[in-house]
Amino acid sequence: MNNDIFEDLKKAIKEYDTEAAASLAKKAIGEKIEPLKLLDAMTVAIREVGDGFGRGELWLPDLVGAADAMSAATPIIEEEIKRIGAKRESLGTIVVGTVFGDIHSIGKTMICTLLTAEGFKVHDLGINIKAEQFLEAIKKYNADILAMSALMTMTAPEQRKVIKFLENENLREKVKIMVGGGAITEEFSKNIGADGYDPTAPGAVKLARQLIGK
Ligand code: B12
Repeated sequence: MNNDIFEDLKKAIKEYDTEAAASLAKKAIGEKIEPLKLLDAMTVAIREVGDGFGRGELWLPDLVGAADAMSAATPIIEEEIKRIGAKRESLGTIVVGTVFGDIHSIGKTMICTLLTAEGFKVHDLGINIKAEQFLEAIKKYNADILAMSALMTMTAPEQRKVIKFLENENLREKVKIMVGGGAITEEFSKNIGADGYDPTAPGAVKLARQLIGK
């Protein structure tokens, strides 16, 4: 029964069926299916669409369609994650954003939800964020951690740029920096001088705890 819901949800993403994606998400939450597993299933499906695009078999409207379907279902699932995870104690403050030149938001929003549910105070700056904006937010919110997302090989180097910028502004030592997103690897994160990388959203939460020793 559960397997059917996962398959149906994947199918809704791959067929760009926004209404089906949203109603399946509601149904699955009603049936108490683990929300993280629902996000995982949709992630698999949208990456398959991305792979098709990468191979030249699908087109930009396909990416848009899959993203729309996923964006219709995720808030419903994320609401449940926040409800289950609602905690009082604040673990620390995190500034999050997708780097300049990059408008991919789905994974970034996912890590924000999980970090919030875990008890972090999260300031989501959004997408297409310049080094200066990250710097301002770190100062404004007195952040413990900066989390940057980048989905494209063209925009991954922007993470290095932000780190250099923070070094020049004497702010690098003040924050821990974690990086992620489809274009990032462990090796890349070490090369650019980040403090940590993880390829998953639950992993991002563990990493954030590790970075601030909690
Ligand atoms: C959906 C999508 C879009 C949507 C985005 C909608 C939105 N609101 O986000 C739209 C249609 C707008 C889009 C546009 C483009 N896209 Co696009 N897109 C995708 C697609 C299919 C899925 C991305 C996604 O949401 N994945 C699901 C999420 C959950 O995964 P994720 O973001 O990686 O996040 C996970 C982890 O990485 C991690 N994580 C994420 N961030 C962070 C941060 C930290 C700190 C940590 C620890 C972890 C972490 O947690 C998440 C949970 O698992 C990918 C394919 C792919 N394989 O990813 C292509 C892809 C990223 N896009 C691509 C391209 C080329 C483009 C365009 C240039 C296309 C064009 N010709 O215009 C534009 C770029 C516009 C721009 N300037 O940014 C390429 C990039 C190629 C490359 N390697 O450089 C990809 C890989 C497709 C491909 N195979 O060619 N895209």
